[in-house]
Amino acid sequence: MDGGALAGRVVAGDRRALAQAITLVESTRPADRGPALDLVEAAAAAGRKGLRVGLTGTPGVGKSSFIETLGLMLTGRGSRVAVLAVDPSSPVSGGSILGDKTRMPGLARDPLAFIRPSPSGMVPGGVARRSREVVALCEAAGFDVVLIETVGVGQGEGLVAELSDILVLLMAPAGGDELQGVKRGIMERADLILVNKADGVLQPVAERTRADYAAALGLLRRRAEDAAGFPAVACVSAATGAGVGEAWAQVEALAMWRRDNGFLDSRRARQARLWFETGVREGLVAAALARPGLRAAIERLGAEVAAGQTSPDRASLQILQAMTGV
Ligand SMILES: Nc1nc2c(ncn2[C@@H]2O[C@H](COP(=O)(O)OP(=O)(O)OP(=O)(O)O)[C@@H](O)[C@H]2O)c(=O)[nH]1
Ligand SMILES: [Mg+2]
Repeated sequence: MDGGALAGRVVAGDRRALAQAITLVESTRPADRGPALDLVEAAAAAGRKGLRVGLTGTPGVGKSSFIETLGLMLTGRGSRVAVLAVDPSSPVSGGSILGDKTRMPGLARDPLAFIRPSPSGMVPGGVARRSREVVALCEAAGFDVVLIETVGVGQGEGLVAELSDILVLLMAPAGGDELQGVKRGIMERADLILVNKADGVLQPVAERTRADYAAALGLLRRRAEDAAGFPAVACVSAATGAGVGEAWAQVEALAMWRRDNGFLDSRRARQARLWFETGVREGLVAAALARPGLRAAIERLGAEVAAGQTSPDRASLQILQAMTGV
C-alpha cells in the first residue's frame, strides 16, 4: 500500500481512509511497517495539532459515559472529536470493551465524532506505541480534540500520560478509607481529578471525596508544567452533565497556559524522545530473543535457578555473556 497517497486522503478528511490508515498502523505484519511509517510522516507534514486529552480511571468509574457527555457537548459547539481506546492490559483476553460504542450511542452516530475501539491481540508495549501514531493520524485528519480512554490499572495510566497533553483522572465517590487506596503515581501525573457520579444519593459523598482529594493534592509538589491552581479537583456527573462544561473549561485553560508557556511543545518533545527510546529498547530485546537457542537457554537456566542449582545473578550474567561475547 502507498502510505503517502493514503495520507493525502486522511488529511482531506476521508473517514474511510482514516479507518484504513489506523488499521495499517496497527498491523503487526512486518511488511506493513514501512508504508505505515510513510503514512504517519506524510500525515504529520500537514502540521495540524489537536488537543490530546487522556482519560483514566478504574473500570466502571464512568470514562465512556463521561466521554459521551463531553464529546456531545464539544460536537454541539462544532468541534470535531476523535475517541480512542488504549488497553495495554489485555492482549490475552482479546476483545476489549474499552471504547465500546454502546456506551457512547450519541457520539457513535455523530458525524463530527470518530470512535476507534481498542485494538486487540497486540503486545502491551506495541499497543501504546501504535496508539501514539493513531493519535497523530486523528490530528492530521482534522480532529480538534482527541480523547484517549484507558483503564487505570497496570501500565495503562503511565502510558496514557505519555500520549496526552492533559491527563484527566476519573474517580468514584468513596469514603475516606478507600481514598488511601489511590495510587500515588497517578495522583502525581493527573492534571485534573474529576469525581464522577456526583448525582442523586452519591452527591454528598462525591463532594466529601472532592474535598479529601483536594487536601491530598495540596500535599503534592507542584510541577513546572502546572498552571496556578493545578492539579485541580472537581465533581462531575456524566449522567446528568453537571460540572462537565466547567471541567472542560479547566482543561482548556490549562492547555492554553501550557501552550503559551511552551510546555505543550516541551511535553510532546519529551514524549517523542521517550517513545523512541522505548522503541529501541523493545526492538533490541525482541531481536536478542530471536537469536537461535537463546529462549531455550533462558528456559533451561530459569529451571536451574528455580531449583536452587544456580543463582539468579550468575544465570543472567551467563546469558548476557553468551550474547555479547564478553
Ligand atoms: N449515577 C451515575 N452513574 C454513572 C455515571 N457515569 C457512568 N455511570 C454508570 O457507571 C457504569 C459504568 O460506566 P462506563 O462509562 O461504562 O464506565 P467506564 O469507566 O468506561 O468502564 P470501563 O470501560 O469498563 O472501564 C454504567 O452503568 C454507567 O451508567 C454518572 O455520572 N452517574
Ligand atoms: Mg469504557
